[in-house]
Amino acid sequence: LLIAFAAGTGSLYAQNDAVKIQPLVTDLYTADPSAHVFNGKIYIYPSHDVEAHVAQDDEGGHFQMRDYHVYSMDKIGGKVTDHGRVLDVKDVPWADKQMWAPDAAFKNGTYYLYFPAKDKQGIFRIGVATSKSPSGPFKAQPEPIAGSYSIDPAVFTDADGKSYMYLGGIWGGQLQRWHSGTYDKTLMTDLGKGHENESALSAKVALMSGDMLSFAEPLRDVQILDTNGKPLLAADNDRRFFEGAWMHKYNGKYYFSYSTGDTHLLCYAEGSSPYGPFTYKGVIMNPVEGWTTHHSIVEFDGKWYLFYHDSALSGKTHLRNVKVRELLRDEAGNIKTINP
Ligand code: FUB
Repeated sequence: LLIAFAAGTGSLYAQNDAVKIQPLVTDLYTADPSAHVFNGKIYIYPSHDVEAHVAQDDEGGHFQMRDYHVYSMDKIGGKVTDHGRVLDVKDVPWADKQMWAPDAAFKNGTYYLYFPAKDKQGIFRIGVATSKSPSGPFKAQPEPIAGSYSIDPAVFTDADGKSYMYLGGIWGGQLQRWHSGTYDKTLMTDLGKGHENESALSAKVALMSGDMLSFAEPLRDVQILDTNGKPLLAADNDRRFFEGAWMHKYNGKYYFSYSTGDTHLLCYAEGSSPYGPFTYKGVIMNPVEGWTTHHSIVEFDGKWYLFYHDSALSGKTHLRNVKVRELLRDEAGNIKTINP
């Protein structure tokens, strides 16, 4: 506590460097936490990491998750309740394996769990499952969302009630394979040599239909521009989108945040519409232990929090633990970089 006080914030969850943040869950490995406030509580929708003894590769073959648990907390720092297994891959008719980073949304009395999984052809699609409770269990739709592909769905609902899904991830997330409009399985990580000075691959966004089960329009590019208004380039590995999209709104501006993957940064860009374009602003968090970095940002009781994961407990990239800490901004609304 003395160290926390010396760092000048007075909050155990707001430290840079000084305080070791503890995992929220330790009996299971959990990752990719999507946090939401439903009915005055914080709900966390994470991946459930497991040891499948698959060697690490650039396609993420070592991430062989098979189900999801949901967690809730009455307050930050409070007891974390595990609501148990809420969806299993065996109960998703179209899915074969690799239940990666999920998200959740609420509309018209129904909670929606969105999740990526590989179909029986080995192609990542986005599925949706529904429940009358934020803690599940969730029942999967028989087919993936029509026109969906790649990974890491994140659903943002604006003040006007419209909901948007952001998605995508390159390398193992297969986003590059859809660059031409049809699936090209030869593109393993990105567009390959000779494309370094082209615009970086973009995350995708689409307005959701009223029933939240389909896209109301074709997927569009989420453009990230530099301060000169030029798209970030494919070789700009420290700033370009890789995976793990998230959207939040603060003081009327839209903040698109994401992971840079192979450079292990959480970054953000700012725009004036949920569709963008977004101007690159900076780093939210420097690299954590482990290869992946994946986050969500949520407001609770007047403060903003960053949910994220690291591999500090296991020492293994594919066995991660979810954590939370306060997200601070300067007076202009710029997010202060966290050193985990
Ligand atoms: O958890 C599997 C994958 O690792 C996620 O989908 C990515 O965002 C990365 O965290």
